Amino acid sequence: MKVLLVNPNTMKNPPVVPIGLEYLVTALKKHEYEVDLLDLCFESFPTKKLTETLQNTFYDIIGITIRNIDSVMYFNHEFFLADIKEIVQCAKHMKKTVVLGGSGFSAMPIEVLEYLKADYGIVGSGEIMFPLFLDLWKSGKINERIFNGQQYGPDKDLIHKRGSKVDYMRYLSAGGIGGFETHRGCSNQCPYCVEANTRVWYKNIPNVIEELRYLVNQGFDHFNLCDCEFNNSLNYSIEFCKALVEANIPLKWSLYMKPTPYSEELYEYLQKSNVYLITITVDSDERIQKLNNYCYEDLAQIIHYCKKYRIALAIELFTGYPYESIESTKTAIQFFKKNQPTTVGVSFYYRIYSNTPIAELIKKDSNLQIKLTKPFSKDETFLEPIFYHQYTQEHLEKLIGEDKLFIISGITPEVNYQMI
Ligand code: B12
Repeated sequence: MKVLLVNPNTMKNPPVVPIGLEYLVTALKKHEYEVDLLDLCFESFPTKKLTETLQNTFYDIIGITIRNIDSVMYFNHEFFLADIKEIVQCAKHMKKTVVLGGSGFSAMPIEVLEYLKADYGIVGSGEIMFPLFLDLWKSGKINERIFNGQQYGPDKDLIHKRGSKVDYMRYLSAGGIGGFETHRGCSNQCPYCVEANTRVWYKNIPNVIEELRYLVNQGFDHFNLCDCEFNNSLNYSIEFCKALVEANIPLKWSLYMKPTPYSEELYEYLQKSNVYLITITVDSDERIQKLNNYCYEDLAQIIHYCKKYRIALAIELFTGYPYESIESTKTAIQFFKKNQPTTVGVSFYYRIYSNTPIAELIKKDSNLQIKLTKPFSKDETFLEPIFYHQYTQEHLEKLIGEDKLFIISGITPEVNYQMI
């Protein structure tokens, strides 16, 4: 059976290697499926390219990755699904069965499947679930449309020898960098985030090191970690850094972390393993800080460690959550002015997703509904982006003052690793 995996993601600031599909290639090969990867990122006419591919080669089934529904930022906002719909429909016109997956898909599976008019979808990890799905599909035993890959996780035994199915040089020369994962899922409770409270699966550290060595040997030595947050488990994170130091692979990397858990040893080993940039999301709302077990004292300590170990620290500050006071926002701004991380990106427009605690609050309170970026109706699907905000840009700029430490998220197109 022959599977075609398609990356329809054409966003280029920065372009992102479709690592989810690279991981699926290894998984499908393990289960003896034949698999090709069609990367449409740099194609000027993606549907034409897909049509030609399907005319030239026979595939039994098409898997399409939906990484982003939209750009999530309010400023310079982009909605990607309209273009992706043309790609899905192109495959459907050619009588192909289309399966969806990816983090954008998993954020709102029912709504995305319906909008794109695809056949099936897999939520969460695909390495074990996708081959299982294909076995079922082949035998005609399918009676659902959406399958849960989260329950199986990523398949710890795989070693991903990546780099051959994607033109990495093209990505690098357009400002992209490599990605890799140490684990999947997030135990934090951020009430607006689609990744929150998802089951955590750890990979085998030696296998991840092998994957990195394989990429570095091909000349790719700059990475951004693709874990939701690196420090879900303090022990595992430190073990990973130690193994990377031990392996002595010439690379540098940046990562996302949450404030806790942390220790000085973690920061020491992050530096030793060549981390040059850490991005930490912080909520000014102390109710959310409490949910995620940290306070301003922890943040001051973390800023201190980053300075001590010479690692740049980019804070992503979320502020203006429903019912949060302006004093709370001012406290956060004052705190960062005093403690001086490397940068503070400020997000004050919350992108609302169905099935999140913030969406539930909004559904119940008309005083919150008037602070949405479009009129609220009880049939709102939240698929086409809708944002909640308490502040305007002018208001926030006034609170920040002339301080260059702060950047309003989304105003400039760069991501953190391009700014440091
Ligand atoms: C790391 C990361 C980045 C890094 C990427 C670095 C790199 N070199 O790869 C950087 C900082 C560059 C980045 C940028 C952006 N990101 Co980002 N990013 C992530 C993060 C944390 C991990 C993504 C990842 O690679 N995961 C690892 C891979 C292996 O997992 P995966 O792709 O999901 O694939 C697995 C499964 O989903 C499934 N699967 C995937 N495809 C398919 C297909 C089929 C058919 C099947 C069956 C299964 C399947 O199987 C795979 C293996 O298990 C996610 C959050 C998250 N945890 O998912 C956000 C996330 C994807 N990003 C997001 C956004 C918005 C962006 C930006 C648009 C931000 C911006 N405005 O600039 C850009 C987009 C850039 C682009 N060109 O697409 C959002 C998307 C939300 C949405 N509404 O759709 C997320 C979900 C974060 C969030 N909570 O808001 N990002």
